[in-house]
Amino acid sequence: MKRDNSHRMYERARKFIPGGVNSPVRACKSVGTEPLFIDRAEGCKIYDADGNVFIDYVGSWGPMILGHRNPFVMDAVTRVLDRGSSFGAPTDLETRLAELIIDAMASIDMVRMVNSGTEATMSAIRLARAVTGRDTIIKFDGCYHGHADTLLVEAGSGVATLGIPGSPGVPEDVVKHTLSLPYNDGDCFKKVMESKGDRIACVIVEPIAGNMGLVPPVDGFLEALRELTEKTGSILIFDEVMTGFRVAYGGAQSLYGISPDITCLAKIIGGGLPVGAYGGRRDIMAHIAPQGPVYQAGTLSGNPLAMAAGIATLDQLKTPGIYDILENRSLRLEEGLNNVVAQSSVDALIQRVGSMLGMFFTNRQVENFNDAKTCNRGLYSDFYKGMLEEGVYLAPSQFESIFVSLAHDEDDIDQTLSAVEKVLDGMTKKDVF
Ligand code: KE4
Repeated sequence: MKRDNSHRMYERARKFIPGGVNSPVRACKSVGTEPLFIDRAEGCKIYDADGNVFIDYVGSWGPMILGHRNPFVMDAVTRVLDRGSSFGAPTDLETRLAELIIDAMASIDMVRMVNSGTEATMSAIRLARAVTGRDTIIKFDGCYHGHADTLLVEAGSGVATLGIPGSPGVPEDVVKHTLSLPYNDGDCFKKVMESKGDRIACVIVEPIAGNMGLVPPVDGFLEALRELTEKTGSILIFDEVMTGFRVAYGGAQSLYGISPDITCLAKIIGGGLPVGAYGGRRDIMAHIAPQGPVYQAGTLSGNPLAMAAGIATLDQLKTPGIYDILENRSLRLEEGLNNVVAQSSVDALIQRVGSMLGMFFTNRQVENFNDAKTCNRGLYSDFYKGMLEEGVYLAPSQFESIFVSLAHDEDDIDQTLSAVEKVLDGMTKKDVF
């Protein structure tokens, strides 16, 4: 595969940008290769600087559920752009996106727009601490909630990929208020809440974990979080940055019937432009400035272009039957992957919720971060590079998810499965363990 232009661009980028990228996981360090520089994208395809074309399952890490350059989204952004790009003053677009989010998620009465998932979770934590007057927070190993100091503890995604469970520069004083517990371990959670529950400001969780690979909640886990936060006066925060409008129009909370106190969103609600949001019960959100005393602000929060992209995206996702199409396409991929794996000599496990899938090179169920860390990352690296050669663009890390979009048609799925079969044939069981 020709990579001259990407290589040249990467060499130049590294002179001016740390690691040559603006987000660590894009550097492809964990799969031992250089990043491809992208020229353009259309539908489910992405085209790099050397003219190579790939079926894209990263989808900008989740936002591109409609596929790239969706005509309605492009048109909506262009129309707003004709009137300006940023005013630093309220626009009706912000209220329209807020209404769409509130209509979609019954747990949300009010919502505040920010510019990233990190800002959303960081602000939600501050709000929970202010409302409860408590400092200690609980997160779960392998869950990633962005790079705010207080959350960079046993995080997943790029932090796990780079093997930096914390990070230099995060003071011990900050993270001493952060407890990280095993994901999907209701008993451990109950023990901690019995002893410390009255000091816990909030519990933040990815209701479906997508940053240690795709790990669904086991029966009773989310229910335990809801019951014990309720009982101890702690705030339950669902980080639906990845799952919001992804696994269902109402997010994971609608799928599992659990109503959190605060929900964090980003990715899909921005339709590919920078947006984050946090929202919840009116009595909680009323604490946020300027209505209340909890300060949070942002120059480009509610940016008109980003709002337009988000509105256009959610308007389409409201179309009846659209999640059935996503489900059918994703099921086709899951079943096809299982068939190909079963016929290969490589041990691999597929896990899926809706259009989010995980492929783990292991022969055991993956229910938590320790399970995920036992996967054979060398094999994943070989698989990633092999799939790239076959024209399929996966996340450059075992600790990420595969995203199916509405632009992936059955031919794309079948082409992907043929590529998987060919690549797995080149990998042998003896390499796995
Ligand atoms: P951002 O600050 O990157 O917009 O969102 C942080 C975040 C928060 N919560 C969840 C559940 C997330 O998945 C993320 C970000 N996801 C990663 C991909 N796993 C972003 C990719 C990257 O870091 O470049």
